[in-house]
Amino acid sequence: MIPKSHPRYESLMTREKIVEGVEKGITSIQGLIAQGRGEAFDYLLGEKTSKSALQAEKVSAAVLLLAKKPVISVNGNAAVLVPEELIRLSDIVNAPLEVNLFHRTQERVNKIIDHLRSLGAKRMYTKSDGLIPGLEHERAKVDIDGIFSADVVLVPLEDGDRCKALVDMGKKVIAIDLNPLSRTAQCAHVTIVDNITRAVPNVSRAAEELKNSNDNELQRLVNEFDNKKNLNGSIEEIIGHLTFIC
Ligand code: PTJ
Repeated sequence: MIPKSHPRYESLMTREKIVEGVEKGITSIQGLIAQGRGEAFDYLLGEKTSKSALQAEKVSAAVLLLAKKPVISVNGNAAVLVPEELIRLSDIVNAPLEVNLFHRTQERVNKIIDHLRSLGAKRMYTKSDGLIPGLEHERAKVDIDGIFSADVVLVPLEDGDRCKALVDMGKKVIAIDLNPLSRTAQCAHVTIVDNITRAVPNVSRAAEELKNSNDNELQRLVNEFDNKKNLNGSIEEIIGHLTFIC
């Protein structure tokens, strides 16, 4: 039991969720390594949402609201860290969820679907009748009516190869990744360099604020956004934070 008074309570509780996810067969064992990598970058960011991340979160909300067929991809880490928050975002921006795994087993896919449904997820794509071109079989499987035909895909904690394959399919890709240097971060159209635990509620908040804006206003936000510049901003914020604490 971790006491609430522990200075690293939030971070340790997040770690516990991932461990529980592995024990329940929802999160992959590799998810533990991904979590460790994420923690290290979050530490460098001061474990808070940076200005650049907040801007990327706002633009992501605009992209999702403008989309004709948005889909939120859910993997084994996202499913245990922010299931309710993903369901809420899905409802706000009208983007169904689709379980899409890198280390794919049908058993784990089914467990995650059941887990999300038990928490109230209604609109989900659950078939695996499509393949993302250019990837090996198992990790390429998607729903033809879901990710395969989506115009916008939100991918939290995505692998670089798959992110590129989705971009190559002509989709607009929003990534959540604490590592601004990762291939995923570099190849997505909008990269949110923030912890998924903060990023998803922030995108939902922004979507609620922007919901009554007209398409021109939303499009202006998107057009003014430059992902490379925003990533550089995240890196500068990390450097600034390190300079501040050293
Ligand atoms: O459940 P599966 O089979 O789909 O597997 C999911 C993981 C995440 C294990 C898989 O996609 C994977 O191996 O991912 P990578 O290549 O390790 O990349 C994960 C990225 O997410 C890294 O750049 C991490 O820094 C970042 N990351 C980890 N935890 C978080 C995070 N980003 C945001 N929030 C986090 N909590």
